[in-house]
Amino acid sequence: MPSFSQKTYAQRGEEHAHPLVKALFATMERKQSNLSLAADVSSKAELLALADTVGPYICVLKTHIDVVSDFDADLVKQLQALAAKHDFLIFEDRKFADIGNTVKLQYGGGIYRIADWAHITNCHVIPGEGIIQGLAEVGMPKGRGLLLLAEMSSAGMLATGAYTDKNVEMAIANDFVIGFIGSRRFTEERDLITMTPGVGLHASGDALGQQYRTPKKIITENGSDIIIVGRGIYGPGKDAVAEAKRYREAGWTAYLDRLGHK
Ligand code: 6AU
Repeated sequence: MPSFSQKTYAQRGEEHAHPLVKALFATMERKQSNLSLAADVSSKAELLALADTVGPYICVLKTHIDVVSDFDADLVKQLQALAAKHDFLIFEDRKFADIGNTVKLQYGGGIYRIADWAHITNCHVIPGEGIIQGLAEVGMPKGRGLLLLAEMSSAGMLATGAYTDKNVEMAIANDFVIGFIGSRRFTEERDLITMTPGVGLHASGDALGQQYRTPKKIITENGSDIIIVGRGIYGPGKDAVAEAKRYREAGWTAYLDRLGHK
């Protein structure tokens, strides 16, 4: 049996049981993109402008909806329209971390009603498996998917060793989990995707502990599936479209190299 990292995204999509993952792999193949944009901007206008201009080059738009100072229901409507127009999925990077009952309320309700529009969200498993069960009660009926934060990209992060292994165990055991945030492929037991933040072609880090590695390291060598890039695309003085094209190309080339299509 070849490792999942040796298979094409198309093949993995065909073989996958989860409709959301099937859709994700199909989008990646159609757009030849394993790039996710981390759109960490603080206004509705900036977020919509980024999603519209960079949308054609990405498979997933990652949001931190709670940093948008003028959030309203219309923002969500427009993001959904852009997701349909440009063929990408939406990932709200909420990093839930409370007991099952509380995260159910946070995921399904409040101002943001995340489960209504985000195809993907993520959580820490520090509270134990109940957090996955709570989120699943809300997200499963809506066809959503969950990523576990098996590792983080920042200096001195504590998600290592036995904690990371527990994430992998819980992911394998829970159908609502579609993969991980982390730096590598974690298991061959089932096809769980890895999305990797802390990716940069130029910078090595920021002043607050972020650490960057290249698409080649993450995709070709480590067997991760999707690169998440934020400031490398829209940072000060950058042409976001030109950078998005560059990262899309770098991510896709790294994937083809992994498959041996040199
Ligand atoms: O490329 P950057 O450094 O501008 O942005 C990286 C993005 C940010 C972080 O909140 C997020 O990736 N992130 C995450 C995620 C995606 O969960 C985990 C992590 O360990 N490191 C990290 O940077 O939006």
